[in-house]
Amino acid sequence: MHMPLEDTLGLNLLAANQHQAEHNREHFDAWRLLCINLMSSPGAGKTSLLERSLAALATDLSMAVLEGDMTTQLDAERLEAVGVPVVPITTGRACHLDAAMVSGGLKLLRQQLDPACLDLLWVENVGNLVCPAEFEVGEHRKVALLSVTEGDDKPLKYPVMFREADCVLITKTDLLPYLPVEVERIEAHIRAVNPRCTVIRVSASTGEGLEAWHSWVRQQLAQQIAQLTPAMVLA
Ligand SMILES: Nc1nc2c(ncn2[C@@H]2O[C@H](COP(=O)(O)OP(=O)(O)OP(=O)(O)O)[C@@H](O)[C@H]2O)c(=O)[nH]1
Ligand SMILES: [Mg+2]
Repeated sequence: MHMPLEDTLGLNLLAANQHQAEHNREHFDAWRLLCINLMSSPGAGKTSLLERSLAALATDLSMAVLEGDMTTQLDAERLEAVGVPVVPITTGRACHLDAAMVSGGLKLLRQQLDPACLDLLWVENVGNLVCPAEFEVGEHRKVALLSVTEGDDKPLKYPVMFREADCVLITKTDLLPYLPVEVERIEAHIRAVNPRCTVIRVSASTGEGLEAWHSWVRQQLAQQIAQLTPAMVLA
């Protein structure tokens, strides 16, 4: 079968990315940490959620953040203020992080600390509802955020990210009383494209749902560590 050149290039690009992502994951496993990739459209609340979650989980977990942004370090500065190590990754024109960029971020992180002392490595992806879902970075879990202000049709219109997600957070639920949107419909549309994911309603403003979200994170960490084999840790 003859494939158009641009399709072949696209496949090669994704295969090279996948290879690097697997390499990143080998490092994560050797360091015995859980890596979570947070993805959403711009402004759905990734950084606001992290501000709350880092502060709450830091009581007993050691964490760092790789912070993807196209041009600024504004989010990295917000998260640094919480007192957690943050490495900004500026992507320039790219609308997503890829595995090579994350590998570069890891090199910088290793200049600050030994990642083997971490329990959790957060990746905040570039705000975009399409591209980040196409590029694995080696993460163990994908979490998609969808704010209630975006409308209930987004899981159906942009299914890839929601289909791939292990957990979908419906964010900004404090705004529901002011919007012509039904949270049940948002949830039904998420379930229509991905029946197996966990769905949690949260508000970074009021704190609603954060306990359930943090329990989910702790559960994933425990599962991830439990399934490591000595060969993976010594790799
Ligand atoms: N009402 C309300 N506003 C929120 C909530 N979470 C975030 N916001 C607001 O939404 C805006 C965007 O939040 P961010 O946390 O910067 O969103 P983000 O997903 O990190 O944005 P990008 O990194 O630019 O994609 C800010 O003005 C926040 O104050 C929430 O739970 N409720
Ligand atoms: Mg952000």
